[in-house]
Amino acid sequence: MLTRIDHIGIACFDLDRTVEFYRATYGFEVFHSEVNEEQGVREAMLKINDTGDGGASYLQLLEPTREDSTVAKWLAKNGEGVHHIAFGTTDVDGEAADIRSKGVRVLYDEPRIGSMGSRITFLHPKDCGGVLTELVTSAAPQEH
Ligand code: MC0
Repeated sequence: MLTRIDHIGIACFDLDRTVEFYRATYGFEVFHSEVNEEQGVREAMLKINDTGDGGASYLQLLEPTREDSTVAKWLAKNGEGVHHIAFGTTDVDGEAADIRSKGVRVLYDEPRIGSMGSRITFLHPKDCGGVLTELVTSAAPQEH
């Protein structure tokens, strides 16, 4: 079951400047930041609220770390803005298999490592009404 909006991914050219915008405008603080070399992003997670499934919802601000990354490619074409949405589940493997059986392309054969040690996969935006969609199982606590 998908039980929360885990995060909304927002692509930006300058992470520090964008973090400052969200802090100064809304009062959101950085909960966690990291570089994900495999995905080619530097990211900041801004926690917005806890959710009823024991998890939380975040804004995920993403700056590309290399020109050939998916986010750099997307920014070059679209400029800054909402890049993807992510749904949280306790079972990313099961959800991915179920969604694949419905004819939606799941981009990874096996989930990869995402923010804060989570396990993630993506659904092709062309099969999801133009929305790049991510599935997330948080690392810990195990309910997320
Ligand atoms: C591409 N397209 C999108 C899109 N990215 N549509 C909506 N939202 C997006 N974010 C569209 C393009 O406009 C194009 O449509 C078509 O999909 C093919 O795109 P492309 O630019 O030719 O690029 P591809 O095919 O090489 O790659 C697209 C694909 C890729 C979705 C497969 O971006 C991908 O693998 N994404 C998943 C990984 C990712 O995005 N990682 C960054 C976040 P037209 O109509 O022009 O043909 S990492 C992250 O978020 C982690 C750290 C985490 O959450 O923990």
